Amino acid sequence: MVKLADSDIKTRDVLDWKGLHVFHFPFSSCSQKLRIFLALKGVEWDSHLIDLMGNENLQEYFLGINPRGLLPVLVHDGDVHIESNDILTYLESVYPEPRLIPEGSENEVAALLKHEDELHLDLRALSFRFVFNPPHAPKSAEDLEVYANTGSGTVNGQKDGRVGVEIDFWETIASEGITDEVAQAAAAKFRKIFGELNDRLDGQEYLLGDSMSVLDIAWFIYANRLTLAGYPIAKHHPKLGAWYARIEEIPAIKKEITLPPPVKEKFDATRAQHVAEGVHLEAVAGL
Ligand SMILES: N[C@@H](CCC(=O)N[C@@H](CS)C(=O)NCC(=O)O)C(=O)O
Repeated sequence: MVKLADSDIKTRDVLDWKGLHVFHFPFSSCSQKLRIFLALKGVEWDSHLIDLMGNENLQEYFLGINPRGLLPVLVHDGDVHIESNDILTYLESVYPEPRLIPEGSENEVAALLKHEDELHLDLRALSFRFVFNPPHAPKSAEDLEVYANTGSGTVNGQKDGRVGVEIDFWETIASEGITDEVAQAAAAKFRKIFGELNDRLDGQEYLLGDSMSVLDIAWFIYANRLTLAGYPIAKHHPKLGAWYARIEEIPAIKKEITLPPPVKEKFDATRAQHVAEGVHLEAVAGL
């Protein structure tokens, strides 16, 4: 679990906060996963919005809380927790009911959540190319300079390499965009894992059996983002498609994934333009 050490945290006022505070952003997939988890647990929390589109996560205040500059962050009674899957695992121990990590499957859950986390930059690449489609590079050289040099640069007191990985990602987007090759490689990874998840659903409603778990939440959020990107889930993975259709009707989840009309219109227009030009995900990745 990643609970930050005192020396990692430069924005000191959060250390005095009481209760449960979440730093998050509406269209951040990791934030969506955490918000759904909290809603299903019935837990109240204080909201702190960080505008990812405005790069507020790369400003001193937020980098002083999470040296990785990533959302979400949980502050619980002055302890700062980062890494969404570690946050969920921590919260499961604090709020055990309803159970979302079934007893006995902790290791399996940890392995599948790790796999989900490892695909995060692939999800981000497909999101930026096929969903958000920003007109210019999301982070400027100046933003990245601040990113590299602000915050403690440590996690648990150790020099941390994550910011370097993130900066490489944003510099690559700025210099070459998200190429067909990158999109194809990312889509192939999702096709493989979705195939595996589809097989898991043989004879059971949810990924770990007959009740919903944190794995369903995590992979549902990826499936939702990829659906927005134009990945035809039901076409390739029918059981996963049916699972998706069932889960999206759960009220706490529906509320989370329902897009505000102007955002939906923008995403739909991008998709329609990509289809018209033959550069949509299905065509680019041969799905
Ligand atoms: N492994 C991290 C990944 C977190 C992450 O990449 N979060 C995204 C939002 S989903 C973010 O903060 N991106 C920063 C940006 O877009 O500048 C976790 O699970 O918390």
